[in-house]
Amino acid sequence: MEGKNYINGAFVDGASVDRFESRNPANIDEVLGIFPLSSEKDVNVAVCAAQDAYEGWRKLSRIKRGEYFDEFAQLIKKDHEEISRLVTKECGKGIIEGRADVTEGIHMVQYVFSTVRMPHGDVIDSEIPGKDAFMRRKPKGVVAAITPWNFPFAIPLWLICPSVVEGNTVVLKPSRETACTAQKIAEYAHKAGFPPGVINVVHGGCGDLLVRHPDTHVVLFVGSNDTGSEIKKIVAGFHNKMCACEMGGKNALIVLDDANLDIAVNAAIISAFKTSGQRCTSASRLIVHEKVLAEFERRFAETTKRIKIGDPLNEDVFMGPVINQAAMDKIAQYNELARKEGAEVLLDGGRLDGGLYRKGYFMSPFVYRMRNNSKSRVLREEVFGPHVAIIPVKNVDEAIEVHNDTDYGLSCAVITEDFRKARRIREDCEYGLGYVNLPTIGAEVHLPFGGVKKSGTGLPSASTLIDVVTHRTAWTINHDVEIKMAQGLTVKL
Ligand code: UN1
Repeated sequence: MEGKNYINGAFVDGASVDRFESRNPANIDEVLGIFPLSSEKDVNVAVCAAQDAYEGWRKLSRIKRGEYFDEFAQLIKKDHEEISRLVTKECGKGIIEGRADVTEGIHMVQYVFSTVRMPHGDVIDSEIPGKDAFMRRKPKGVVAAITPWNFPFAIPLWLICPSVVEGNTVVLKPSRETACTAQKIAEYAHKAGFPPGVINVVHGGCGDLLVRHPDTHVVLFVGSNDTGSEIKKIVAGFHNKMCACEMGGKNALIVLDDANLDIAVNAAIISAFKTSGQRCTSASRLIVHEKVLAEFERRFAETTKRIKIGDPLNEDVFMGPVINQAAMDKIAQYNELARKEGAEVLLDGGRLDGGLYRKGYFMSPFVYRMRNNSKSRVLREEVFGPHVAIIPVKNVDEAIEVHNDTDYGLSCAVITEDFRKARRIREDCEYGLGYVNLPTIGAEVHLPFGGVKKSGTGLPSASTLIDVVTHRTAWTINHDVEIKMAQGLTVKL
């Protein structure tokens, strides 16, 4: 693929000759596309295009803006399989997950389209009968969206769609690892006929420039806590900018003593190993009641051993490669650290070598048992790979305590048949996404998506992004000829 930036409705080269490659992590010899490493000049042009398009775009009716999304969804649906294969090739997750990523993106487009004929403000009574009061939403301006590689199709759409349908314009800076998929998004936006400048894409390591640009008003970010924390600091220095960041997790699946173990094992496998553990919602902690520990552990380890790792385009493959060398090194270091911190290793993961594995970043699952320990780094830090701890607990109180003993709080699942215990988890665990008898992954777009503590900024995305990308204004009209004030003020002189 010949990679270009997409600015003001046109596919253009970068201002400098510097370029980067997007490669297939399952076969690192395969270059999928070459893209511009965008410079300050490119970012300025893109933000300027978005700023210029804003006035016209926000003045369209919301229903008219929605029509573009209808077209956008139709076009993507037609090419569902082709895009899924590209997603899989570029980020390495199995083809079933590649398809799921595209489906999730379509769901987001469909969701925003479905909202445009629905109310999106409130009619609120005034203290004074002669006044009408409303909550009305206004767009904020130019949105900078910075997205990760693990959901290269869905996450950009989570951020772009609610922003654009509400009347904002967007500059997307996708991960370098998945630039081809981002280019596809630009191509479909172009075909759907969005006016020039409404959706723009700049490639390369220019996220920082977008965040610091004086004319980006909202920064939306999904990625690591380190980067998100930097973004928060920069944004704090501007009077006209805010940010909403989704920043990972150290999620847990809790298996209680009354759990249906079929559900528990399946939910644990999905939570820990889909996307090779590289979701911000992946579970890297399985908190298991001592009564069922032995059986759960045996069944979980047996099932994990049967996981097929290989070419992600192969329909039978459960786990593809991890994304790159840096990811492989980081996971290997955490596997080593777990040993040092006293883990009892049940399945020894590591790099897979030989045969088809030689050409990609393939790693097998690392599974260990370890008592909770607040000082342990492996039990508290995000690994982002097929690395999972089984942590024994004595009862639901201890399960909750262990669950909350990390700085993160994104996704939490409990496997139980006891509605009272499930309610305890719901009330006392710290999370943004909670599940009963389900895995920790697989959130749906029409629910809020965001975590607490180090996982988020308290401004969830997906459907609730509307509250981030619009300003809720109060609008009050007096129908009387006298001014009557709610708090009793008058002009009696
Ligand atoms: C992510 O890993 O950043 O809930 C997003 C899920 C997906 C989204 C994951 N719908 O697992």
